Amino acid sequence: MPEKGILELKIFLEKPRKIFLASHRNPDGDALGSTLAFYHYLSQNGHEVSMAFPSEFPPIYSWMPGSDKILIYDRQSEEINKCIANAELFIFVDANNLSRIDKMGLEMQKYETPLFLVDHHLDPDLTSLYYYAFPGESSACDLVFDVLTEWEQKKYIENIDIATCLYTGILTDTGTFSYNTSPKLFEKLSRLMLAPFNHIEIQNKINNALPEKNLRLLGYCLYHRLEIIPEYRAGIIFLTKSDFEKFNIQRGDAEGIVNYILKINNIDIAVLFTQQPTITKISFRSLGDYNVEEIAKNYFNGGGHKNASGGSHFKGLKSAITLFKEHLPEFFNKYKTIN
Ligand SMILES: [Mn+2]
Repeated sequence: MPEKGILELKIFLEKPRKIFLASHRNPDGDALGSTLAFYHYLSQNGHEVSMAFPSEFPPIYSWMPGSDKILIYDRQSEEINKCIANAELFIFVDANNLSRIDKMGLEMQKYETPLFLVDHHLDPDLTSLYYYAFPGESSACDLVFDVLTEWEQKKYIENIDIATCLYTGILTDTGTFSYNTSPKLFEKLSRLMLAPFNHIEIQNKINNALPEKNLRLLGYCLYHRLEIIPEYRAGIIFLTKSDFEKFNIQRGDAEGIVNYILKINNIDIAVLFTQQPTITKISFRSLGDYNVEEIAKNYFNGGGHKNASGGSHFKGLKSAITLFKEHLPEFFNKYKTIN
C-alpha cells in the first residue's frame, strides 16, 4: 500500500507541534499549492509551521495566500536551518526523495525527525515514517485533499485559503484539466469549488498573465528554433546561454515553451533543451502512451511522469541533442504500436 501512518499522524498532531514543510527546487503551482494548503490547515490548528523551498518560486504565484511566508534556501539558509533543527515533524510534498533537494535535503537528513512524504511522482522513497504516495495521480494537491478529508471531513476543504491552494495545484499540474484527470478528481474539484473563491479569476492569474518578453521568446523559439522530426512524431527546441541574455530571461521563463510543440498535429513527443551556465537541462513532454520518464531516467539523469519529465546532461548542449536523437528511434518504435 502506498500509504502509511496517516491516522497515527493525526494523533501525533493532536498536540501543538513545530512543523517544517518543504518542497522541490524550481517550485511550480502544485509545490506551492500543496505546501500552502498544509500550512493553512496546520497553522489554523495551533501548530507552529515554517516552510521552505530550495529556490525562488515564480512571481506569477505571489498572490497565493501565505506565499509571503515561504523561506528560500538559496538566500535564507541560516534561518531555515534553525527551523529544520527545531522541527518535530517534516512534511515533504510534491517530490519523491529528500536527495532531490540537495543542500536543504542534506540538512534535513542530519536529524531523526519523522518525515511525512506526500507525492505523486514515480519511485517515492518509502523509508519515511509516514507517507501518502500515489504515483500517477494528478498532483500533490490531489493527495493533500485526500489526507485532509481523511483527517477532518469536509469543513477544512471548504476553507477559502486551503481550497484556493489545492485548486491552483490541480489546475497547474493537469494543464487546466487537460491531462491526468479522472471522475474522482472532478468530484474533488466540485467539493473545492464549494469554497467562496473565484476559480475563473485563478485561471486568469495563471494562464493569462505572461510577461510580454516571455511571449516574444516563445515566438522566437517557434520561428527560429523548432525542429520537427516527422518520422518519429517529435519536435525539439533549444535555447542557448546567449538567448537567455538576449531575451533577459530566467530559466523559469522558458518552462511552458515545450508544451507548445505538442499543439502541432502529428507530434506526440516534445523536448526543450536549455543551456545553463554549467549543464544542459532538458524538459520532455508527450501525448498518449509515450513514456518520456523512461528516456529522462535512462539517458538524462532525471525522471518525473509518463507525459512530463525532466533531466540534465553534462557534456554540452549539442551532445544532449545528439544523444536524444540517437535514442529517439528505439523509443518511438517501442511505443508506436500502442499509440
Ligand atoms: Mn506535482
